[in-house]
Amino acid sequence: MHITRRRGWELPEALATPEAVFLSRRALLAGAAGIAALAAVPGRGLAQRVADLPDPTRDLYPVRRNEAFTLDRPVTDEAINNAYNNFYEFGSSKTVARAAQALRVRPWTVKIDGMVETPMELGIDDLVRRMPLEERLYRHRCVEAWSMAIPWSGFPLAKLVALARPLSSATHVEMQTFLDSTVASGQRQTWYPWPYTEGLTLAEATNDLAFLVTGAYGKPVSKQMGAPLRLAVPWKYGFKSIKSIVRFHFTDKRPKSFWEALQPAEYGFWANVNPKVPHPRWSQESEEDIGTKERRPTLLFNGYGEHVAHLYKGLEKERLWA
Ligand SMILES: Nc1nc2c(c(=O)[nH]1)N[C@H]1C(S)=C(S)[C@@H](COP(=O)(O)O)O[C@H]1N2
Ligand SMILES: [Mo]
Repeated sequence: MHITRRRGWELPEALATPEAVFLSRRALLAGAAGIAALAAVPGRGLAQRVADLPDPTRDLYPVRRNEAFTLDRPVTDEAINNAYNNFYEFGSSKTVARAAQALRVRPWTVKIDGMVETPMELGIDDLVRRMPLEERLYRHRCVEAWSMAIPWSGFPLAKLVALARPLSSATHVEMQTFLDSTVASGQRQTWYPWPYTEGLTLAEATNDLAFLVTGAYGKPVSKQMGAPLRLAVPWKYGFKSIKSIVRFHFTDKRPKSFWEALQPAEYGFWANVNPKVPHPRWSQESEEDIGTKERRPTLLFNGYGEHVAHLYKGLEKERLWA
């Protein structure tokens, strides 16, 4: 093997290739010490060393809060939120946080394809640094009748749609989670329709409330919450808010989501929150706040009707709820 000596501020050669454009200059400066330290650890592959680097976007946080989004309940304690997660890739219980640490979130490439002017692939750090980051306090209502409130950081999905420049014939965006059963043991359960897939109409995707999450609690988002890129569509049941996204595919067909493919009688495409429409197996009238443990009444559109109710005018014959 060929050994090169390098000073601390120099990058290992492989990190400077186009494949690794994810290391922006600022992050590179911030991470140089870490790279030097990791380069000194013998017997570990480059991919693992890259994965162990400090998050190259950490310097961006905390971001300015957009005060337009206010809560009617306390923000869920960060530790509680990070210990109670739904992430089937890492198991079907709510205690998947430890298993999710196996996910490598750098390098991470986001593909934009399908009915767009120019298909592209972007490194996550390139994407994040191009986007106007802000913090928003959002409610989250899982279809299983629990809820939380989170200070997300990120940018409107509409900004990514604008970057993608969909063809006028495109009507929907389909999103997909990574596929790697070597790190995600849940993906070895072949009866599930992996990769996790979700979709929105373009009218929904360009509504200001549809948010792409890159951070939470004033720092890069944790792996169990869906690092490095996760959706937040808070007027819909939680399963629509897909985690760890690698692909945005623009199409003229309604995408079939993971849960719909598994259980179409229980989970549909629209999945808007409505306390008056029960799940086939339980009521949706109320929810348990995982932070305070209190039960509270569930709100139509999870309280976001003023932002999104107009999207569903004329669609009343559709199965809009769950
Ligand atoms: N890839 C992927 N995304 C996912 C899920 C999942 O299992 N895999 N679960 C969904 C469901 S049902 C909910 S309620 C939320 C949970 O997000 P949280 O763990 O941050 O609370 O993630 C959603 N996104
Ligand atoms: Mo959920």
